[in-house]
Amino acid sequence: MTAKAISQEERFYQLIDKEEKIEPKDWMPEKYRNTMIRQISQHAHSEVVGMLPEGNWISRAPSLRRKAALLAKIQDEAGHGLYLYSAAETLGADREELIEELHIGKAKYSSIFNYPTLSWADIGAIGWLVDGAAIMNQVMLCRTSYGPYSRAMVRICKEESFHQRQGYDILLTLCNGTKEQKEMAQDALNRWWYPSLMMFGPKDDESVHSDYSIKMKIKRFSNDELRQRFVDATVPQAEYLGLKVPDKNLKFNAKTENYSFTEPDWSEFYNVIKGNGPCNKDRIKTRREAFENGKWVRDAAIAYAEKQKQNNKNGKQ
Ligand code: BYC
Repeated sequence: MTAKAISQEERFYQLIDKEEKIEPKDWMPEKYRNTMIRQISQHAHSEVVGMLPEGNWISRAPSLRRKAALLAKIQDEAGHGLYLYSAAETLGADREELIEELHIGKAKYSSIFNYPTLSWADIGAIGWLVDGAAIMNQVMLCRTSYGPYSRAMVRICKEESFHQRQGYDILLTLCNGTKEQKEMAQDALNRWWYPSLMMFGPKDDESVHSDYSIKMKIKRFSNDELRQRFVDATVPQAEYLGLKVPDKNLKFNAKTENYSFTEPDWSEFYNVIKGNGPCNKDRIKTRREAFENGKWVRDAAIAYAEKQKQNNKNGKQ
């Protein structure tokens, strides 16, 4: 008996049902392709723009050890951006076009990177809270249905764990230091807490893409579920530091083992993602300048690749 021939479309949904990965050459619905390009490219832009708030402190890190760790972390973020642009290219996206969309303010990147880093404690808060939120979201993405994205996430999550520890370690040192240092840590937590909660995206009932993404196993948990998990994991870490989460309504419910908490100000979130946050314009300007200043490197790399191609054609080494 011959197996019943199935259409490409049926095969796609079978792979999703069986928890098998969709690979670049597999047929996929246009909606799936576009959703993946949107999310992966926004994620890539976030990694690259995300280098800027921390980059601001490389020259002012308080010791050589802190400077080396911060430099390594920021270089990791650049690497994450590069894997992710490559993953988007496997879907047929053009990297130059994606970057152009970022530079003209059309493409989104994570809202969190539009806030300023005002003190050294902010570098601790970014590692602890921002990378902590990123891990919470990205661990589920290691099981996302698109193969290249899920594999990139495995390595990215390992690196983010180091980032989170370096941030927590900065705050631990400050919290065990002078009164002024502890106040600096508290001030950083006060300013980064709600923007970190916004990283998970809008409330579930306002999330445009969640239903489709959960059906296609792109997302495994909803925005609100991940936000709750983040709060539950982070509040005890704040207590260990001796810091106070800036939320009067924070309350542990022993029955559900969850904290109830005050929602972020969603009007602020929508304002920031529309381009009107405290640093949006500055971030894009800096990225554009960096891109223009790096043109000679890209030109040299392309010329070198061309030369290698010619040499290979002519049988030269
Ligand atoms: N900021 O329907 P929704 C890092 C947009 S970087 C800005 O819920 P979805 C790091 C959303 O795009 C890691 N925009 O969307 C780097 C959509 O707009 P469009 C960053 C946001 O996709 C350096 C609209 O709002 N992580 O770790 O189902 C240093 C409606 O939302 C945000 C990722 O990129 C936001 N916070 O869910 C340190 C993770 N939230 O496209 C650390 C990958 C929502 O319709 N992305 N929007 O115009 C995701 O997991 C999902 O895309 C989200 C949103 C959970 C963020």
